[in-house]
Amino acid sequence: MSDAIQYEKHGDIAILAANNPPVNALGKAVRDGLLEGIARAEQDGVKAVLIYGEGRTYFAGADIKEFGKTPLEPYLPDVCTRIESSPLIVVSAMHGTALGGGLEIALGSHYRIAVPSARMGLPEVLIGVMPGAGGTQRLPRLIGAEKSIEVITSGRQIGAKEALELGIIDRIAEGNPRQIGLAYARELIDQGAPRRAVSEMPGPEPIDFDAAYEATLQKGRGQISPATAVRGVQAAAELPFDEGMKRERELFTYLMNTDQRAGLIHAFFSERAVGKLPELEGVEPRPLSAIGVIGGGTMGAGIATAALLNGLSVTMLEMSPEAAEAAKGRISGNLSGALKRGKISQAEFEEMTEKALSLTTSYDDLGQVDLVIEAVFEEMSVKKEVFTKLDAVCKPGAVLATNTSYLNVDEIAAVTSRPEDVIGLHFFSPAHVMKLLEVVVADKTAPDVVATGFALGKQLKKISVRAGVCDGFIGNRILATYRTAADHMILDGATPFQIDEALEEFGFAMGPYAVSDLAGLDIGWAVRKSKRAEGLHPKARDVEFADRLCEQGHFGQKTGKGYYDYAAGPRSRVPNPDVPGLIEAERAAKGITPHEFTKEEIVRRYMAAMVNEAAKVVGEGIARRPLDVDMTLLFGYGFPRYHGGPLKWADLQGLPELLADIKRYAEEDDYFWQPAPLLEQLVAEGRTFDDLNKEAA
Ligand code: T1G
Repeated sequence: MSDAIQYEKHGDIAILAANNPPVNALGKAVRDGLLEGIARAEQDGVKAVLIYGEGRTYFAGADIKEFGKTPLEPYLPDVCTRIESSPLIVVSAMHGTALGGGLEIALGSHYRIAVPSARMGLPEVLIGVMPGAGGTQRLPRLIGAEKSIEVITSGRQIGAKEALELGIIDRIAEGNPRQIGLAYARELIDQGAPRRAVSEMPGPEPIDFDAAYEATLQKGRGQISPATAVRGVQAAAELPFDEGMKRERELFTYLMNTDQRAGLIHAFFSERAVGKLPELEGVEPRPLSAIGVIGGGTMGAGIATAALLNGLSVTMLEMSPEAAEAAKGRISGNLSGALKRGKISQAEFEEMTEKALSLTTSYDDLGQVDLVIEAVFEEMSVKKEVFTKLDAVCKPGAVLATNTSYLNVDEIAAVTSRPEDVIGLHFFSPAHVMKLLEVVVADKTAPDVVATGFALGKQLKKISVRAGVCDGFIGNRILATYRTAADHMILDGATPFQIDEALEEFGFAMGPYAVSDLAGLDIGWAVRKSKRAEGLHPKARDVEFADRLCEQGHFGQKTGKGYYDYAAGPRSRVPNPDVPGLIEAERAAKGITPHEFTKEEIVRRYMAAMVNEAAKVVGEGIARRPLDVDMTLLFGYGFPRYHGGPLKWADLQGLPELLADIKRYAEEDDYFWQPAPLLEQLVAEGRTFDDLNKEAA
């Protein structure tokens, strides 16, 4: 008997207890144990079988670590069917998160009970597949096609109460799963309750599955697993159970072999691995309960909001009482959003705004905070003034953090007597919403200060990525490069609207020019002007059409017009008819003969620039691993999750072909297109970015 499932005979009830920490994933040993346990129970002359999970949860799904490898028998759908076909009464008692194959095991049981805190669901589409152990055939027999499609295509977790209302489970009871499961099995035996095989129930009433498929495909923005799952539910309505299971298996196997599944699994494991750095092993973070925030503008108020929402007290320092009150207004506005959405109660809202938050205009009030984050004007002299004051007033051991998005953290640290306590914590706006946090480690930053940065990120429920010091750290440095590639394509013949459309079909929620309109064209304008003032490289291609827009006062959404016209509202953008003329004038002035770009070429070039710069960022050690870049782009820049990130995408495309593209582009412009040494090395060695991730694990 596999020890992943512990067997126990308890009177006339056999107990199969899963013991496969951390989440009782349904690996081979668990599947073997379930089959052995059911067979043994049937020989033991018992009347019922109880299945539950020891530890933190009932089965949390198939073992994702087995994905992409040769499937090992017994296959999960066969285990579910074997459980269901038992002549004994089979009861599943759930707690924790009964997800995917876990819920499918429960659906293959005859009765289902859960503790009140239990959550369940079929999240397979979130990792690029779909329920593949009967979920698309059994769930609709319990709750109908329409509700099943919503549950399966959203992949959301359902609380026990809703599950009971929907008819997924039969009972909720207080206690631990073993207790409530045994009591329920006893009751069923005493009542002479029959076996109740879901597969023997009638299939769901048909709905307009083509309409559901199209709507789901549209919503998936290029991700195909949710829409494919709709066809699984359709089979439950149109085919006998066994045929439906075969159809589900076909669809599941098809999805299992897609790049999107590889991308989403990569994202799943990488978002957990990115915070695990060898250099932090065994390093204790410093205490974190009270923080100071300097500057209550959008960023500072967002950071303060995130801290308050996650149990920290905040001292907000502003230049004047009026500015401090205005900052409090922004914070309260942010928190009222959480209140409206039911994320916090009225009492919690008041506790945060009236007690946990304090305002000040005096640096002396920062003397006892554990960590200070400055979010003042992005000007080095201002940052240095702030850090000089912090150095004078903050207690020994306080962490001094800057939220700068590109200034040199080493230079800032150098004005203090404690550079080892200085770190960059680069939040993304809005800071209480965006998940990415770049933890920027300066030359002298102490390891426990880095650990404290990651601990803060964890407390704020961020995805924290370690970044080295360079212009733009990881994300903004790569962004600058692929944005420039887009501008060059416009000079050479593409339009902003074609580029946005191509990248939105690739999976971005918004193309780069729509994003620029959202962020404000004046930001890029200021950067271009400062770079021109510093002096551009003679071979650098300067781009001016956006300057013409800004000179006319068109900064994008905030002025109602930029690349697009927003007269009809931000969501109904219309291409600005003046833009093509500005571009044609620049081409003429530069003597450029434009040519057509296909959507494929636009995506290929845009991604080649992104991958090439990302390879430089990894090669220079600014990012520790390729997965760190992938997580940065996923959580800070809207990169489509089902591609896994730019470097996962590159691996899936094939690095040799990408390098060949870059070398071909370099024939036109060998300044912008300089192949990354790391990319050349990996191609020469026949390795991938994933190989580097594995080596760093
Ligand atoms: N397989 C393998 N490892 C898993 C796993 C899984 N299903 N789920 C979690 N882990 C690991 C995770 O990598 C981490 O490892 C540790 O467990 C703790 O996870 C046929 C085919 C269950 C809600 O999609 O949503 O069933 O980093 O940090 O925040 O239809 O994990 O410690 O080494 O996330 O408390 C369907 C995925 C699979 C559930 C717990 N199931 N997991 O969250 O802890 S497909 C899922 C989760 C399927 C069938 C199909 C969450 C969680 P390490 P954690 P957590």
